Amino acid sequence: MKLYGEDNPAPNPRRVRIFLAEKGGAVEHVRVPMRARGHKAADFLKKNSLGQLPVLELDDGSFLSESVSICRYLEETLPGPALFGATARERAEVDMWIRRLELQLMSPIGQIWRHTHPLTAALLTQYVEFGESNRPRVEQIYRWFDGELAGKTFVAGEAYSMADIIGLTTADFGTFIGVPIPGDCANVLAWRERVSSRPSAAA
Ligand SMILES: N[C@@H](CCC(=O)N[C@@H](CS)C(=O)NCC(=O)O)C(=O)O
Repeated sequence: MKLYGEDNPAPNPRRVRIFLAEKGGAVEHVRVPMRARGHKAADFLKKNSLGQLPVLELDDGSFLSESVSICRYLEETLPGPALFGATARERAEVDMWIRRLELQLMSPIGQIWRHTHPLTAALLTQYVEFGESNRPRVEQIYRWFDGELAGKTFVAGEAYSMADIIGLTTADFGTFIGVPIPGDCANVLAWRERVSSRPSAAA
């Protein structure tokens, strides 16, 4: 298998690298330079017509995209700890948290990135006021998340899971673009320390 990705701070390829590190799985890594628009080149669009990273190439030459879908495939094909939950209840809980973090936290951070950041200015018409309007939403969601993390070790409970990977990569990307975890969100900050201290976080 081959994983097409980009170095940090690109958050979506990092999700898959962390997942592989937690599983102890090794694949060939191919860097697609985003600043040189490698992900929009005609050849790459044959791998993912949306021109997005990451993409996993399977041994039969077919391609999978969407980081969570790629990780679901790896969950079923690689040995190692269950990262999408071990029981029906746990699987639903992990799924719930993946959806919550992607929709409630990653989406507004993504809008701030697209509509206010200098690195994306040449790529689209930026509606800066709209982008900025997402900042209070991110703070509000972090405060809600802080309450949800009270008394928990990991996002979906006692076991580290894909939900932690989504949360960490989102929080780190937010910090990179200038939208850090609010200083009074003690539970989120402690959780981030916990998941960042795992060797996989270096991926
Ligand atoms: N939902 C996709 C998002 C992929 C994505 O947006 N990747 C970024 C890199 S971190 C990208 O390729 N952006 C370029 C674009 O959207 O055109 C996933 O989870 O894989």
